[in-house]
Amino acid sequence: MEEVNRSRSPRVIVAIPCFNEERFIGSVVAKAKRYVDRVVVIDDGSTDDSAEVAEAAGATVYRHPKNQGYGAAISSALEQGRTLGAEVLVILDGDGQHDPKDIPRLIQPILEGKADIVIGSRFLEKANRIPLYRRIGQRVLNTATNVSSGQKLTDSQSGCRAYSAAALEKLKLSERGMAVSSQMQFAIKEAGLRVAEVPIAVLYAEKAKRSPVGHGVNVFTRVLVLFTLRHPMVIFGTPALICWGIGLWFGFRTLDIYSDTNKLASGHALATILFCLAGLLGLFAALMLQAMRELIRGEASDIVKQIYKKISRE
Ligand SMILES: Nc1nc2c(ncn2[C@@H]2O[C@H](COP(=O)(O)OP(=O)(O)OP(=O)(O)O)[C@@H](O)[C@H]2O)c(=O)[nH]1
Ligand SMILES: [Mg+2]
Repeated sequence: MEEVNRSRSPRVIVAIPCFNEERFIGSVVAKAKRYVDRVVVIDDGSTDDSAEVAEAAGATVYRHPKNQGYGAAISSALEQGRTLGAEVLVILDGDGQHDPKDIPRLIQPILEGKADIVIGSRFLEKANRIPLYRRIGQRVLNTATNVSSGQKLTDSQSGCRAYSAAALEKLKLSERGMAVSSQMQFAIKEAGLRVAEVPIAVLYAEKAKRSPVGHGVNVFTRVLVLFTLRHPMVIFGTPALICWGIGLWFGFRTLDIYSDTNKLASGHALATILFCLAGLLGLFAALMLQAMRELIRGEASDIVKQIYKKISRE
């Protein structure tokens, strides 16, 4: 792909999260520099020479004093994009798995005003050779993230993305680990950002750095938590209703048996109490989470303000 003519283009910055990538970061920075105005490396507390190598290759290095996780590095990258006045910010991995040649294709929909965020999808590029176990794991995480966020993407975990200035303003993320990409999908939906996906190349030459199962389970659990926090009534309210239904059934059976035999069926009575208690707990959890959610979103404080206004008028 040809290099972008930078003379009349908006300010494009690349930010690269980096944790102990001294073997690759230099060449990633050098290649990325050809396509953008500035390359920033977010050194996430590396204990090797990543920061020095990145600097020597021409990057500005922003350092975390200690390792904080991929998500924290992404938040710092977005922050750097805002601080440096990026009109387009590209984020790609520092381990050489992404190809900086894809940058022009990645930023195109933003430059044309067609998208606020562009996801580089590994699964739209047929030539990519992705190990089977990774494809299966990614498929599970895609489905979980797509269904729970309501935003459909072909590659929910892609680390190669481009952001417009508007997207940078709206995206504030709290996940510190690998689940940050899934959290972003929730945030995209909630902020109503326009998304485009473009095919990107990906290279799987090295062994996976961490256990794919552990990684998958961790992201999956965080997706469940993100969904629960947004829909507490579905997650806790539905089982609570089912528990009450079962509790009621046992209750009626207990009464039935008592009226027929004049004896208390203690097993049925105990089941009635247990299921009704579980239902009550579920409802309590749902209401608590819903209240917290409204407080966080400021809805409750708006209600308090309205009541206060009304009282002061009277
Ligand atoms: N694993 C990890 N990567 C980090 C961290 N902070 C920043 N990174 C960088 O984030 C990018 C993505 O991390 P990777 O470990 O390569 O994630 P991945 O590509 O999903 O996993 P692999 O297929 O094993 O490479 C790399 O450029 C890392 O250097 C961190 O705390 N842990
Ligand atoms: Mg990688």
